[in-house]
Amino acid sequence: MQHAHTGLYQPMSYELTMWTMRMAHRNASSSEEGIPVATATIMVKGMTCSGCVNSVTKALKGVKGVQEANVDLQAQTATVTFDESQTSVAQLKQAIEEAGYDTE
Ligand SMILES: [Cu+2]
Repeated sequence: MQHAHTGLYQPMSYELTMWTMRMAHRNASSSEEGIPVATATIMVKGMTCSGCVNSVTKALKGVKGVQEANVDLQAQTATVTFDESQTSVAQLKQAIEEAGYDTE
């Protein structure tokens, strides 16, 4: 963890404001309240069939903090909902690359 857990319990903090904005922005999905959730869409190159989609989905869901991963074969994208305090886009990309696909 790079930065300390400041802000979460301070009602007017900047972090909480940003978090509230994200909460309002995200889709109505089944995540618990109280988690700083972010959604990212990552370009995934090299997927050719539903087996690839499954591999990428599995790789993403195996990352700590990932709540949802929707991989689109046609669009060559992965849309991931994750807890920002536990993971990052860089780590998600790394997981995709470790599964054998390129990211952008
Ligand atoms: Cu495939």
